[in-house]
Order: sequence, then structure tokens, then C-alpha cells
Amino acid sequence: MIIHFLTPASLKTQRTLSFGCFVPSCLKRVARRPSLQISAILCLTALTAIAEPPAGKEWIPFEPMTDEFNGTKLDSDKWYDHNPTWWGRAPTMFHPDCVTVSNGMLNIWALNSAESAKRKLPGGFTHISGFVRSKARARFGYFEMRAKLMDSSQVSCFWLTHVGREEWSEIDICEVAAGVEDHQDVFTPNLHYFHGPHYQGTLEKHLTDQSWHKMDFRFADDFHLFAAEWSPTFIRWYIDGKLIRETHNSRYFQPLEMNINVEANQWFGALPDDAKLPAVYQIDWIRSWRLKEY
Ligand SMILES: [Ca+2]
Repeated sequence: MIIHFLTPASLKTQRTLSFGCFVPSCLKRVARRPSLQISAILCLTALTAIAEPPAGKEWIPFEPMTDEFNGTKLDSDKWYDHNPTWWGRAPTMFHPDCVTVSNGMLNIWALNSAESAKRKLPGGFTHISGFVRSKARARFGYFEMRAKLMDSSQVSCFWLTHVGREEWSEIDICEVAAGVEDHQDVFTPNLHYFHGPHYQGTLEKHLTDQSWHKMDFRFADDFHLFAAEWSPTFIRWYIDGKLIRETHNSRYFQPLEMNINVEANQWFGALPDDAKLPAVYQIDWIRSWRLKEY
């Protein structure tokens, strides 16, 4: 996610859309068939299973980046329903109308051009999608999300960054165009270092470090756990508790904000396609811990 310095215009909050909502199938069935109570209980247990960070370290839950997304609206003490410093990457603009909370889920929507046009978008923007950013920053920790990525042609993202005058770094935990054929089963964890004191003596060159991992499932078909363990010496990425990638940490030391969003990009071929919109990226929960020693 390469972001741009832009000052947001007044983003109008027009909460007039009525979106569909996610109801776990086990909850629908149990109301009609008492014989399914046991399987429903097992299903609920799976839905509410407590994630645990890797063993062997002293972890402290980090509430400012932890949310079950219960209730009917985003917790404004923890999250922005937009990005205060980035409009979006054309042709897709971030808009608060594309962020809803219902049935225990954070929903990040992407709308088609007809619905998007009702927001009178600036030139160059034809579609809208959602962006949620934390109000707090974290430095080292374990960050985990249970989510079902969007089955459409834009990118479902879960990432950490801070754009500072002296330093700008980014850890991309999940960045998958789950509805694009060449990317639907490819995990691409990435690091960006745009400028700062930890780049081999210079402050101006953009570094990126992305790897590709082909999975044996299609991301948009089901919920998965996406996690990163960020320590002063390494960064590890996990999917469903399985270690996917590890790299040495030589420059990611500044506190970072958390972002969850849908965006367009050219390089994944992930541009909005009205035939596949509206679409939604569903986040069941985000749970975060920090290391006690930091
Ligand atoms: Ca939830």
C-alpha cells in the first residue's frame, strides 16, 4: 500500500445505504431445529475461540487495537472510519459510508460506480470503498485478524504504518486481491521503508520487500486468521496459526498505526469491476498484544 500525502476534503457522512449483513449459518439453523443445538454450540465455540500469541514471551493485551466488533457502529474511541491523511488511490476513494458494524462483524464495503457517483466524487475517482484506521500506535507486538477477504477485484488489506516527517515505514500483514484470478490464492506479505534513519545511511530511497506464497485455498471462500509477530529482531507472518514467512528486522522500530481497508491498485490488476460490486470484506475480530518488555 503506497500512500499519498493528500488533505481530505469534507467527507460527507450519508448513511443512507441498507447493506446486507452476515449471520452465521449455525445461528440461523438452531432456531428452527433444536436437534442442531449441540452443533450450534460447537460452532459458537469456534467463532469465539480466544486467539493466543506465540508462547515463550510475556504478552500484554493491547486494547486500543483489539475489537470483537459487537454492537451496531464502529467504536470511535479506537478507530477512524476513514483515513485522515489519504483520500485513496484513484479510481477508488475511501468513504465512511463503506464502513459498517453488524452481527459481530466489521464490514468494509466496495460499491459500484452508480452508488459511488451519488457521493459526487472528485475528478479521477469513480468508486468508493472503506478504510478503518486505529487512533493509537503500537511498537512491537502480535496482531491478529479473523476475516473473510472480499470476493471482488480490489485488494483486502490489514497493515501497520506511520507516515512521519522523519520516518515513514510500513508492515503489510495482509494485502490480497482475493477476487483476481492470479491472486486469489496468493499471500503477499510486504514491507515498505520510504524514508528514515534506518536505511543504509540515506533517508530518501524507498525500500520494499515482498514475498509470494501460493496457498492451497482460495482466500475469499472462507474466514482465515491473518497475523504478524513484530519484534525488535524479526517479523513473522502467520495464516491460520501457521508460520508463512520470517524476516530479520533491521529498520522497523517506530510506533505504527493499524489499518484495515479495501483499495485499488494497478500492479495486482485490482481495479474496480462493477460486475463484481458491491462486495464486502468481513472482519470478525482483531486482537492485539504488546510485548511486556517494550
Ligand atoms: Ca466478531
